[in-house]
Amino acid sequence: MGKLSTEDLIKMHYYMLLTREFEDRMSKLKRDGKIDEGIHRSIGEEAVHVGATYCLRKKEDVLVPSLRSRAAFFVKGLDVRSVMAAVHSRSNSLTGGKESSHHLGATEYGILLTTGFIGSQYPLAVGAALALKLKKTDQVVMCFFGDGAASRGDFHESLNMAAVLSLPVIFVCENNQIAMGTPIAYQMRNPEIVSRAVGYGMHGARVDGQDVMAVYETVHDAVELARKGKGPSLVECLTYRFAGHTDFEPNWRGGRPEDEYNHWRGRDPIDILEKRLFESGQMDEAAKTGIKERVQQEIDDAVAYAESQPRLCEEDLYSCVYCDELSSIGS
Ligand SMILES: Cc1ncc(C[n+]2csc(CCOP(=O)(O)OP(=O)(O)O)c2C)c(N)n1
Repeated sequence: MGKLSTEDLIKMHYYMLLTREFEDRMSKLKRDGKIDEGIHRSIGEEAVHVGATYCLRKKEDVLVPSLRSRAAFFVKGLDVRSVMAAVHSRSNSLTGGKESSHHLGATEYGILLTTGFIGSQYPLAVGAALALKLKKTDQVVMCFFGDGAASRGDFHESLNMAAVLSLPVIFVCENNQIAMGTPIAYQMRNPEIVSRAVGYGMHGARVDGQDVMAVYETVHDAVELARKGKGPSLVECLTYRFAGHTDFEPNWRGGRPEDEYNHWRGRDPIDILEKRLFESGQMDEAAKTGIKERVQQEIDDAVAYAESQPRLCEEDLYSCVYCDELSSIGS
């Protein structure tokens, strides 16, 4: 089990709060007509991305994100300005302004660019893990995906191959119990996604995705297995999205029953960690206020920076679309 210091826990709290406030600001920018990105929020799921990504090495390990991995970008080391410039589709931002913050890639941080096709991340993760294995390093790959994406054909093929080749990859399912507007009961007969691990002969674990410490500890075990050459894992984090699929959805509960929504809304991952930090004396009101102010300042600064950067223009049409040589992820 990984040991978390007070400093680690305060950082995790900061990353979750940063993501929550960053996405709030995105919504406001969208309403004000300042950005084009369709906003897929991760509100309620921040502990999954923060707790899991915190187990990775910032640059060496590889991250294959899902459509809601904004928090993971921050934990992996992307600065707020870069992500905000991507949100504003600025031509000099990470992916040349092409992919907003929905699908970001940054090879220098080991973040692979995925596409809008859900499930497209699994084969990429397996390919990267195979490359790392052939290089005989102890680097690992982490692949995020939702419950809906777990029914894609690529999921089964990729998990099978990862197991057969004993690859260093951790598949982290952010099971928010809904895919767009389809509740999990209408997606699959067996809603325990972790049980798929048995079928492929790999390590599997299910964890409370609202508890960032539990996510960290569970994923840390899986990462250690991968680093030691003991193969892949499937970790299922049970969580809930406190918003619709996108900000365009008129129904703010995303179509979920009110009592179910209220139950999960009462299990906010940020509140859960804050309560624990206050009870253990690791955080007080002054420290909490300090973090909140820092987050707001960083976001204000990032918006001002992004707005000052060049907009996409016709000459940028083909930039970041084709590459001259293959980049060396994980080298
Ligand atoms: C191959 C493919 N089919 C359909 C879509 C449209 N789509 C975008 S997100 C989504 C739901 C994904 O659900 P899940 O994997 O549970 O992730 P969540 O949105 O809940 O985070 C769908 C169907 C898509 N992007 N790609």
